[in-house]
Formats: sequence, structure tokens, C-alpha cells
Amino acid sequence: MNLRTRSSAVVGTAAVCLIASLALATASAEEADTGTARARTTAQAAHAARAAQAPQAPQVALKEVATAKNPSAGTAGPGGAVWIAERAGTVRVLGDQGLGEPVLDISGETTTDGERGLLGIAFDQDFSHFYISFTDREGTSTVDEFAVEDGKLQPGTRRTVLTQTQPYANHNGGDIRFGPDGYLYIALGDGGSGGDPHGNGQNLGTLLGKLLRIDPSGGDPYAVPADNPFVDDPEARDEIWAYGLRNPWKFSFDSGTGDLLIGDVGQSAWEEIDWAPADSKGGENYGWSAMEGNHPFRGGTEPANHVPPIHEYDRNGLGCSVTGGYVYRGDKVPGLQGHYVFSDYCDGTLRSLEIENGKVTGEHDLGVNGGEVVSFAQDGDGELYVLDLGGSVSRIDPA
Ligand SMILES: [Ca+2]
Repeated sequence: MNLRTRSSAVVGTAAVCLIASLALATASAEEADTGTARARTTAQAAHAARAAQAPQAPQVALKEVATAKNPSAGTAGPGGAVWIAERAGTVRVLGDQGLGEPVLDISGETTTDGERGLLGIAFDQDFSHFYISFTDREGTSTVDEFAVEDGKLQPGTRRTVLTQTQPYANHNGGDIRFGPDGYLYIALGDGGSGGDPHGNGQNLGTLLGKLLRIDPSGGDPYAVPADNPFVDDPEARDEIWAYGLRNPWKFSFDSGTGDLLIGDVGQSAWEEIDWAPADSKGGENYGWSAMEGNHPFRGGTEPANHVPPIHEYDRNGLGCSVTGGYVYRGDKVPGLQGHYVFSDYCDGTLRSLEIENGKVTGEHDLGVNGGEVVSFAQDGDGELYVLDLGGSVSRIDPA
């Protein structure tokens, strides 16, 4: 297992072995980064310079509201409360006194080696069903469903909706979320190793390296929406909504506009944010593994239908593994309204993008660090929470 070390202005450049490292960025042990400390010293100076130049950065603070054991995902549940997934397999609900006792424990059914574990949770729109996304003990990506009654999971109703075997332990994706159209979207990575050795990203015959769109309530185990983009293509899997993704670790829909935003973790050079408008018909090709960000990957040729990222950043200062977030639609921080908030697992600085019609019009360093930022969560009021794999769950408050 690759224990990634991280340095920052606070902890210094000494190697700090993190207990719960999640090597999202490195393709394999062989591709572990080198010269990290030197790169980051340069990077921190560049970072500071960028921050100084950023105009009108929203003023925010991080308020720790709970501690969890390796939180990996979060979602708004019944009544607007945030439900938190812990990587080893538990789910707990955030209340005024922090996290409650587990409402679900599948820790006997998953492992946390590589990039595995309980990786995603979601409710459908009327909170009548709860979904979990995890790798099973063989590493197979699995999405299961529970009925919810009176805000409580009904264990006896559990059923498996979708599975996908994984050739390697990394790049599982695993985030799940209902879109404004009422369908369940499932992000799957390219299968892992490094450099997409099986060419899954551009292969429409596999679910790996894709964003899927299914209707779990429309069939057994699910139905494919009739307007999915590839249902008439016999060579393509009907579940595919978008493709050319490497490790779409976190994605979200803007609760104000319905636009889709995906944080796709890069191979070794470019981290990216992908975007699609709410009225997209699907079928976007985000490029991997012909492209890494805006750049041909290992001699790749840019596909004619490549949808380039709306934002990319390199490894010179801002991190090494993008963590997609949410467009802020809360009330607590008016200056953050409409900004897409995201971070990076290796860097932890919260950043935001202003986006107009799919173009980034502003980029901000929010001046706070969330630690090993592995996920964000949005509560029923649109307020955002930052999940640090090291354990902190923090709310983004006004400064
Ligand atoms: Ca891409």
C-alpha cells in the first residue's frame, strides 16, 4: 500500500506517515511521486503568489462539527441532515452533537486496501431509498439499495442494483448521486493500474471509465432510461451517460442550475474539473486516456468529440489529486454564492471557481485548509461540509 506523505506550511516537510492514506493519485507503487518535498517548497511559493493575486476571494472559515473515522462521502438525508460514510463501512448521521451511532455497518463486507472501501452514499429525491457504493471483499464495485421508512433504513429490503468487477485496486470511482432528472448516476474509474492499460476510458463496451445513468426503481435490478445517449448503439453499454474518465472520484449537480461537475483525478500531470450543462443529452467524451486534461496523453490524439475540462491544474503547487465539490447554494456565506468549491487530497486548500455558461470567469484560493480533503457534503440548506480522511468534518462558515 502506498502511504502518501503530505507536507504543508503547518506540518513542515518532514515525512508524515498518514495513518489513513488513500492513494488516489498514484497509479501504482511504481508511479509513486518522487522529489515531493522539493516540488512543494517551490509550489508553496507559487501558491502564495497566486493567493495574493486572487481578487475578491470569498472570506470563509472552517468550523469542525464532528470527527469521524476516515469519512469518505456524505449526502443530505431526511430532514436535511448530513449522512456521513466512513471508509471502513459505517454510515452515521450528523447532529448537533456530532455524529451519532452507526445506522449501517457493512464493515465485514468491504476492505480498505488500495483505494477501496465504502466510497459513496445517496438518497433518491423523496428519501424513500438509500444507496451505498462500495468495493466488496473481492474489490468488485457494488451499488446496493435500502428502502427508507420514517427516516430509517430497512435492512431487510437490501438488494444489489449494480456490480462491476475491477481489474486493479485503484481508480474505482465510486461516487453516486441522483440527478435533477431523478436518475441515479454512478461514477466508475478506468479500472486502475496506470495509464489505462486496457483502454477502458474510450471503450464504450465497458462501464469502466464512465459516468453511468440508471433508473433503479424502474426495473429489476434497474432500468436504463430510454433517452440515455448510447441505447441505440449495439457496440456501447446502454448505462453509459458520459465517458473518457480516469478516476471521477467525486461529482455533483449544481442544486441551483442542474449543471453537472466532475472532479477527474489525473495520471501524473493534470487534475481536471469537467462540466456539462443541465440540458445535456449525455454522451460527452471527457478525453481519457487519449487526453489528460487539455494535453495529449502518451502520444494520444485528441478525439474529435473531446469535451475539454473547464479547469485544470498541474502538480506544481496545488496538489496531486482533485476532490470535486459542490456549487455553493447556501445562505451563510453570501460571497460564496454560485461558486464551485473544490479541493485536492494532497494539498487540502479549499478553492472556488466562478463559472458562467461553462467558462471559468474567476478562480479563488479560499485561504483555509481542510486537511486530507477526500469529499464534500451538502446539507438540506445548501451549506457545505469538508470531509478530511484524517477524521475532521468541518462546515464552511463565514470568516
Ligand atoms: Ca479529461
